Amino acid sequence: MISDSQASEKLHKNEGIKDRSAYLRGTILEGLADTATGSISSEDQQLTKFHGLYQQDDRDVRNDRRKHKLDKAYSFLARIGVPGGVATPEQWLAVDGLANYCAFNTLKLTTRQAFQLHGILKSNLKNVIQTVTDVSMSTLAACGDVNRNTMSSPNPVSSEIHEDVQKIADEIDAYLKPQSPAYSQIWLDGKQLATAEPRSIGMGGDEVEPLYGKTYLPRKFKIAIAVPPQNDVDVFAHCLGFIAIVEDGKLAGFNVTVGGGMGMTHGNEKTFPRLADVIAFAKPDQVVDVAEKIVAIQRDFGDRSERAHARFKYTVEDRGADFILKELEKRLGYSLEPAKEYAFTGNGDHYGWTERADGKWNLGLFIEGGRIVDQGDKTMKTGMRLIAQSGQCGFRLTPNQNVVLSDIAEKDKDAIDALVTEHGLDDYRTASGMRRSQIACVSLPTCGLALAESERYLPSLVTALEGTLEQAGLQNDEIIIRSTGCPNGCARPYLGEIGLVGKVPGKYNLYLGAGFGGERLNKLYRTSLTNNEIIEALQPILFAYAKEREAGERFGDFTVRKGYVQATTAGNSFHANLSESA
Ligand code: SRM
Ligand code: SF4
Repeated sequence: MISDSQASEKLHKNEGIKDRSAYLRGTILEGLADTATGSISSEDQQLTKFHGLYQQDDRDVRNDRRKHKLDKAYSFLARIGVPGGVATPEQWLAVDGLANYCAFNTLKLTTRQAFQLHGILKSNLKNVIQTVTDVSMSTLAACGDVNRNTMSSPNPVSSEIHEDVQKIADEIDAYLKPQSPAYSQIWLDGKQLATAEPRSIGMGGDEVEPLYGKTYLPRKFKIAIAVPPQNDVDVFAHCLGFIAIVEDGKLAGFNVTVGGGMGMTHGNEKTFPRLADVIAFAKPDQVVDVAEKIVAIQRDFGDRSERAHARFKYTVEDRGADFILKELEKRLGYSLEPAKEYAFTGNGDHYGWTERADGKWNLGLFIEGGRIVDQGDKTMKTGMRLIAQSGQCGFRLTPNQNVVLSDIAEKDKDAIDALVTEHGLDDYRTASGMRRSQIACVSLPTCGLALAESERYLPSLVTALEGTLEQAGLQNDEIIIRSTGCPNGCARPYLGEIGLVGKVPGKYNLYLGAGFGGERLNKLYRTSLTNNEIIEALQPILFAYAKEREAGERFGDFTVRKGYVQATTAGNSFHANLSESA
C-alpha cells in the first residue's frame, strides 16, 4: 500500500530500476557475459546490491589510470551475511580460501557481523558465490533495499539464552529474505539456496514477492537483537531492534525498538542519526510476526521519492512512534504488552576467556579494523585458518569487527591459546583500552563514497594518543573511539564517545559525548580538523578527564557534564547547540 500523497510524488529513479528489473534480474546475466569490460551497467549495479555485490574500483590508482587514459580498475565487493555472526569452521575456511583469490588477500569482518571480500573480478563472481553457498551461507540480501544481515549479541551472558536468541535471529533473517529466484538463476544455475526457506509465490508467469512486492523497500532495512547487559549490537542504531528480557533464567521475550539509524549528509540538517524508540514488549513466538509487520509498514509508508529521507528512522520521526505502534497492532490483530525494564552496561565486546554456563569457553579476540591479514610476524589469517582446521571452536563475528572463538572445551584451551599467541592474534592482552574500543569503517581505497581515510587512519591516531593516555593514567580505560571516512556512519561513529567523521582528505569533524552503553548520541565539537588538530583538541580533555572525573564516570558522560558538548537527547536535536557549525 503506497499512500496517495506518495503516489503523486515523483518517485526516485531507483524505484523504476527495481520495478523494471523483473524481480532483481535486470540485465545482470548479459553484463556478466560481456567480457569486453570489467564493469556492469549502472542499473545493474543497483540490482547486484540485492545479490550482496557492489561494483567498486581501486581508488588508490584511480588518478594514475585516468592520466594514462585507462578504464578504472573495476572489481566487486561481496558481502556474506552471517546472522548473529555465527559461523562454523567449515564456513570460515571457505571464506578464507576465497580471500586468497581476492584483492589484498584479506578477510574483512564488518560492523554488522558479516564477512566481506574485496576486489573480486567480474569473471570470478559466480565461482565465489557458488563456493559461499556450498557451505550454507549466501550473499543474498547482504545489501540492497531489503532486510540486511540480522544481528544478534555474540557476547551473551548465558549459552542457553544465546541459543534461543540466535534461533530467533536465524528465523527473522530467513523469513525476510527476498523470494525471487533471480539469485539462484543467475549465480547457482537454478540450484535452490540451502539457506532459503522458500515461501510459495508462484514464480512462473505471475511472480510476486510475498512481502516486498515488485519495488522492495524504499531503502535498506536493519534489525538487531541485544541481550542485556551487553548492547554490543548497538540496538538503538537499527531500524528495528529487540532487547531480550530474561525472567527466572529463561527468555521471556523482547522489548521492541523502532526507528534507529546513523547515516546523514554533511551540511544537510534534514538528515541526522537517530536512536530508536522502545515501543512495546513481544513474546518470543510473536517476534517474526512483529518483524514482518514493521517491514511492511516501512514498505507502505517509507519515502520513495527522496532516498536521503527514505530510511525507516524518518518514517518513525515524521509519523511518531505511537503511530507505528498503533499501525503495528492493527496489522498484528492483537496488542503487545508494554516494554519491560532493562539495563545496558556497555556496547563493547568481551575480550579474553569467558566460562559459560554449560562449562564450555569463549575466547574474545580483538581484530583491529576487522581486518584478518598476514603481515610480517603477525600471521593472523594463517592462525585463524589453523584454528578453524583444528575444529576445536566455532566463530562469532561481533558488531565491533572482532571475533569470538566459541564453544571451546576445557581440554582444548591450551592448544587454542598457543595458536592465538603464535600468530599475533593476542592483541587483546596488550592493546590500550582505547585501541580495544575502536571501530573504523573500511573507507579508502575501496569505498566509492569515502571522503577521507578511516581504517588506514584510526590506528595511527590511537597510537599518537597513547602517549597522552599513559601520562594521564588512562591506558587501560575503555574510551570508545570510532571513525568513518564520510558521514554515512558505517562504524556507527555517532555512538562513539569520540567520533571522527571524514570531511575531505585529511580532515575530520570531531564529535564527543555519546553514552557508553549506546544510549545517547554524541554531538559535534569541532569541525574540519587535521590529525594534529584532533590530537591537540583531545589531549587537554583526556587530562581533565583523568583528574576531574567522578567515580565510575565514563568519558562521554564527562564531556557532557563539563560542557564540552551538550547532550544530544533526540536525533532531531543532533545538530542543535553546536559549538561550531558543520
Ligand atoms: Fe555502510 C554504504 C561499508 C555498516 C551506513 N557501506 C556502504 C558502502 C557499501 C559504500 C557504497 O554504498 O558504495 C561501503 C562499502 C565499503 C567497502 O569498500 O567495504 C559500506 N557499511 C560498510 C561496512 C563494511 C563498514 C565496516 O567497515 O564494517 C559495514 C558492512 C555491514 C554489513 O555487514 O552489512 C557497514 N553502514 C554500516 C552501518 C552500521 C550498521 O549497520 O550497524 C551503517 C549505519 C547504520 C545505518 O544504516 O543507519 C551504514 N553504509 C551506510 C550508508 C548510509 C545509509 C543512510 O541511511 O544514509 C551508506 C550509503 C548508502 O546507503 O547510500 C553505506
Ligand atoms: Fe564508506 Fe562512508 Fe561507509 Fe566509511 S562510512 S565505509 S567511507 S560509506
